[in-house]
Amino acid sequence: MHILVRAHGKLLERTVDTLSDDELFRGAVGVLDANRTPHGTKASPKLYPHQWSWDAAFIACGLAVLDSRRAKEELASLLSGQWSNGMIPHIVFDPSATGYFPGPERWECKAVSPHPPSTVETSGIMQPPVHALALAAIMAADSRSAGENCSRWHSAVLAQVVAWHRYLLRERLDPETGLLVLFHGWESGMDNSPRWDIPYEHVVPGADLPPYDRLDTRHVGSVRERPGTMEYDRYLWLLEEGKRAGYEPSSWREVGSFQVGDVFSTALFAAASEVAATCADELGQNALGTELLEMAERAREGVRAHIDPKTGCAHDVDLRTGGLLPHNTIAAFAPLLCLGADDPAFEASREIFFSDGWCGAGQLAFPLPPSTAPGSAAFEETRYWRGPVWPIMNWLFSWSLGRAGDIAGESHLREHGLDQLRDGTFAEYYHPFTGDPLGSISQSWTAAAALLWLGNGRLVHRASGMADAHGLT
Ligand code: 2M8
Repeated sequence: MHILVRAHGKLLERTVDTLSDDELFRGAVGVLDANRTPHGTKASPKLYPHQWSWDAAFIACGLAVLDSRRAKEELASLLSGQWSNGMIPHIVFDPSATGYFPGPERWECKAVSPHPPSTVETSGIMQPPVHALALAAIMAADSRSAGENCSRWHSAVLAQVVAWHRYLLRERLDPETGLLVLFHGWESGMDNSPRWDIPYEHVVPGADLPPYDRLDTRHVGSVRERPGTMEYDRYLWLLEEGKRAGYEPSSWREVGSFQVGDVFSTALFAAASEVAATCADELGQNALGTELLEMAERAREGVRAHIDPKTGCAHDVDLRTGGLLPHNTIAAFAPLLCLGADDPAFEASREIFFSDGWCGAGQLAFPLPPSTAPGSAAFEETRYWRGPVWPIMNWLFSWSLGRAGDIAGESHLREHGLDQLRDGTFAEYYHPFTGDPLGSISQSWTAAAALLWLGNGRLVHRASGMADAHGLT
């Protein structure tokens, strides 16, 4: 495939490998197989050798396309790390893996909190709540196969999802803003996004920050693809704060130097609660379905209250000052995740999403949303969540547009999102203008996105049928 890319101010033609759908499917399966461990699927071969919370949920969605038994193992392995207060931690550590910092000895969860499970090691913070999507994907896959009756497993996992959502409602939904409260940028999954630049200015690492060695920068092509040293000091300082608060949201609210209301996670909470309600209804658990729909409405109200009426885009909030944060990042499109297509805010933000400022920007290698608006002062082409294009975000928005009935939007993201992956690297993120792979190669959730798209954009396909079609059985 030939693509036009802008490099050093010139428009150049570049040839990239173009895998067919079939080759792409096989490549994605190969990545997930290579990253498989006895404890699930690591997020990437070297950079992230454990199970991350929202990665594992998306990976389970992708695996449901292929093999619903393995998708169940993936989700169950993550959920084995669920805390007794309902929190799903952002990392469940693989005891046999090395090479990631900060590991369990730095988090010290069991020493400071009564809630972690005794059987596995985890981190002490959370990530966005997308796990209901995985349960729905698995249930749909199981309902299409003639195999064993899995409804007991489904009900047990639904109970875990409900416990997680109750935790979010009880401990994390800020009564004033209606948004989910985060105490660490890592909780947003968009670690160093410009979303958090202003709140991070308040995070001043103390002289007693224990020393540390970064390992992440050893696994990427350039340090410019990762957050900087000052940012890492702040990340590690917040971890120390969390430990002092016993990772208890009520205590962390008293002392936390980073406290934000996250509009993107809140929108996902709304969407995932609706998805979980559908699962509950299917399982005949109507009271739970009603409870989940109420949660969805509460979360949606929080998002609605932070939408800029002129643009339809949504703002995060710095809870320490009450200030609205700028909306020049992909998180501004939170309304697309949780509102109906006939809602004026959905329409307005969709228009901006596909406009010249975003997916339609002339310099882009593929018309896909960069993590930060290319025209904004905070935009950096290669640095992590500050500019590159993230395939898993493309999939998430394509799923969400499809769910809202916006088939044109869904197909656009699917078609171009797949084209971006046809170089076969399955990168963590891509340079928005050159299309070069960045960060980790063979990232599991990128492979999952390919499987989901190649299943015609639906969450679930009958495993054996799909595998047969691609010569995998
Ligand atoms: C990135 O986050 C981790 C910390 O949690 C890191 O940089 O070390 C983020 O992209 C996050 O969203 C993702 O879940 C994780 C694993 O892919 O990597």
